[in-house]
Amino acid sequence: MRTQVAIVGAGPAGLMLSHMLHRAGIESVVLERAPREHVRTRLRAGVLEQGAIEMLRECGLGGRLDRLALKQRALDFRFGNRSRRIDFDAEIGRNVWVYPQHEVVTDLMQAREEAGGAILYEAPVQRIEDLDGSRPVVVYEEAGQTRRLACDYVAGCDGFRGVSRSFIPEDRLRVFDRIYPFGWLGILADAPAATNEIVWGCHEEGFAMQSIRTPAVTRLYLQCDPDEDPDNWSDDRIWSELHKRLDVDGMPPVNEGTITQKAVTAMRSFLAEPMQWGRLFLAGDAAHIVPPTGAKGLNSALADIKVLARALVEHYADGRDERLATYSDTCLRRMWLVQRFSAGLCTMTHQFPGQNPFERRLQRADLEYMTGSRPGRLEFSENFTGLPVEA
Ligand code: RFL
Repeated sequence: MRTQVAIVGAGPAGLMLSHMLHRAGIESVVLERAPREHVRTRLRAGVLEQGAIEMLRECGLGGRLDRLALKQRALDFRFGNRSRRIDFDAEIGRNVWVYPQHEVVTDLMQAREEAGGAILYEAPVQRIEDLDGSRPVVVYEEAGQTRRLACDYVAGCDGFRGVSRSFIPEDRLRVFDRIYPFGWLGILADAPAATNEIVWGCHEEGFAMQSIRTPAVTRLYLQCDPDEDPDNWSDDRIWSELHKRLDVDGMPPVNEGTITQKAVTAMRSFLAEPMQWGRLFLAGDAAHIVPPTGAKGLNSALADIKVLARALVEHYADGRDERLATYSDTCLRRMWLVQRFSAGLCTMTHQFPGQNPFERRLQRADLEYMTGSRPGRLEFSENFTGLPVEA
């Protein structure tokens, strides 16, 4: 089999790339390890930056989005028994939207399937050959058979645990990594959120968050040990911790409901440099991971794809390769700013084991400055609603 662009992974990055290439008349084949329904229903991210929303609309995916996405104009920080909102709409006229990742994936799958796009599920990629030549070959398995897909370029969109990154020679790849000494216990509850805004509880006993999944379902998180067993958390314990960390005077308390899902997520910052080697281009979680505090994982994956799709279109449409040559630098410049924001917020809002009282007071001062000064609110608003994709 042969195609122009072989895409490894049918997460949001891989599906979006194949959709954008198709709209420009460029052929691709997506190879995905997991079954279709597993990919479609995986519950993950929930918050989309303004730029990501505009990107989805621009490429014809605004239909369900415009009906279902919930606009968020502010974030409510709770600390010291007070609520301090940063109203990014008022500060800079930009917003974020709650539109879960599985909805983005559903929209993309539908668009690709209607267009007859080639997505092979349960087709794990085993290796990639000749990446430094002109005709790379992706070797994958399908129904117990080893198959080969020849192509011009390979997009490694196979997430943090994928294989693509490992085909960049060790002496060319530099990775930067930080593992946090805590995780998030994520909960879905059948209850309308107590307020219509994302709430962050920056409490002495640990971080907590309330976000809206749908008008009838709340997404909640609690800082916990990274290797915590969710079964150690009874419903009573969960609600009691959420009230302790999120409730403040003058605001409605957390709204309780039936808990339908609980799972622990570890927290990590990770970045691989460069994001391109030979004919391989890494995008999304294959190249970078951020702690979920800043809600940047999905958004950063889409930002990479915007750069990569444009670069490939320029290559195939008029033989210009400047954007392909600068792909890694363009994405890394933005991604380090995203890493800075995500790691900084995570450090400012979570309790670290062994932290001394001085460090706690500094965290509080950071929160006071960010929410209480105009420059602090501007910086948060600009980063949270999304930095420009190409500076
Ligand atoms: P994905 O979504 O991991 O997709 C990679 C795909 O590659 C497949 N694959 C392979 N296929 C073929 N051959 C192989 N050898 C393969 N190896 C792997 C996998 O099966 C998979 O289908 O990566 P992508 O496309 O880069 O998308 C990244 C996002 O999924 C991720 O960044 C976000 O979910 C992160 N994230 C959040 N991001 C946000 O922007 N806002 C948020 O609010 C947010 N919240 C979250 C999150 C991630 C979370 N978890 C569970 C990690 C909340 C959580 C709890």
